[in-house]
Amino acid sequence: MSKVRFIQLLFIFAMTIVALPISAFAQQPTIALPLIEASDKPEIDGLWTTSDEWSKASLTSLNYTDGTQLVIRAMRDGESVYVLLEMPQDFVVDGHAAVCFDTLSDGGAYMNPDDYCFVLGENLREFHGDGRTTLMQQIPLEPDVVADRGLSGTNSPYRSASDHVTYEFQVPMDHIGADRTQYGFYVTFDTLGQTTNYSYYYSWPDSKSASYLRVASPRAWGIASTSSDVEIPEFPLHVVGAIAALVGIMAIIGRIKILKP
Ligand SMILES: [Ca+2]
Ligand SMILES: [Ca+2]
Repeated sequence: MSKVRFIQLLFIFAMTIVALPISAFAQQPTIALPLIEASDKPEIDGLWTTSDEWSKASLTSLNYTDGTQLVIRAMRDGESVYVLLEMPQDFVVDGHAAVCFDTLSDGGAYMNPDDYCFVLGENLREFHGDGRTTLMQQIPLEPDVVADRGLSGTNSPYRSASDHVTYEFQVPMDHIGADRTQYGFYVTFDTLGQTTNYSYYYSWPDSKSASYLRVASPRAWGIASTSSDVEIPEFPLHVVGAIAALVGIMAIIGRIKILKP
């Protein structure tokens, strides 16, 4: 292999290193938490109380291959984060839904003690991680966390044949870290089939490993961001390093051309 060919291969290799992390980084889904006035806070009664109750929230919608859809609305005031979950194709209140926060936003393979999930089924329960598994570990519920569920009708923008299942959560930011600009964020929703007794599991971000009380690895969670615009993240440092290496290689190629007239 000639020296020039070797340098060409190095160049392609460097380009691959530069390109890969950018695409991987851009794919981390983000939900904005717009700031609302305290007077606009929702009533946590499990349903669309008024038609404009969630109009100031961010809107995220995920379509699953079985034809169902999970709609997530999120916002915050000075005190709490509020989340509405809605499945327009689900007409029976059963199963569970959960909102999870990676309070240190540090990802990882397992659910850690700083990773909190609030699960509403028959009751509202709180879970933290144990650092060794992706199974939620129950702990006493923080008293100021509130959630309810029910059936929403014509106040919802999703008008279906029958009233459909909605969940509302209120999580105090004091509990999950009031000084954060972002949290790792994960949502689960499970429900019994309309015509079968099987449970169906959904999550945001969509995870094939989702099941009741078992989360996807926190490194696969999305982000809930308090920035008003969800901006494109800054270049990670290793990308800057790879670009510097590329410039170096190009300089070497330039020198070889000069040395070989
Ligand atoms: Ca409500
Ligand atoms: Ca964490």
